[in-house]
Amino acid sequence: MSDLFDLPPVGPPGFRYQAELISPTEADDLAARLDELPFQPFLFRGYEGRRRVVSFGLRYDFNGPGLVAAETMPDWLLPVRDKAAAFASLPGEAFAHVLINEYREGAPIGWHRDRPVFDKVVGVSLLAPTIMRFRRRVAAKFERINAPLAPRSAYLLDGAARDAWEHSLPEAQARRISITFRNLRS
Ligand SMILES: O=C(O)CCC(=O)C(=O)O
Repeated sequence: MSDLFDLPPVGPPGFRYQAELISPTEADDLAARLDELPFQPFLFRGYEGRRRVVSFGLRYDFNGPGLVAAETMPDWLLPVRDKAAAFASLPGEAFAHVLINEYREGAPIGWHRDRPVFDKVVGVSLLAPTIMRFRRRVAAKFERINAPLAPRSAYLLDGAARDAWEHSLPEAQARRISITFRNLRS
């Protein structure tokens, strides 16, 4: 008999989920590479967040100019970028920006929508599982949806899930890393 919890997570319209986008070996290789990166605290208008981040291609500076150039994406990120892009039905090069988030135990990400300069978002999850929480205001209340994210899975935020709903993650129970790719709105 099928178990309700074996079903793929359901999110708002425009959210899509792919279990096991990358293999256990790919995940281990990526995790080893990511450990070498110079993660820096996430800075937002003078505040320091608990997650740490690294960007390639382009970087969004919340404390000044917005979108700025960043270091070229390293070659070892290209296979996962291409898989993420195929999942979003985009060519790999469309993902001009990658933001890698590291959440150590206790680090959350607050309610937000992605900056309007970006279009679709694909996030690839590594290490600990988490729950992506969605909310949107309906009259005086919030409508809410929770979508569990397993390690090695990918999610797509597009359409209403990206533009009309906010998302957040609870404080991490254990270290988690997300590799989030974005294309630019044309
Ligand atoms: O870690 C995640 O999967 C969510 C990342 C996110 O919401 C963001 O980078 O804006």
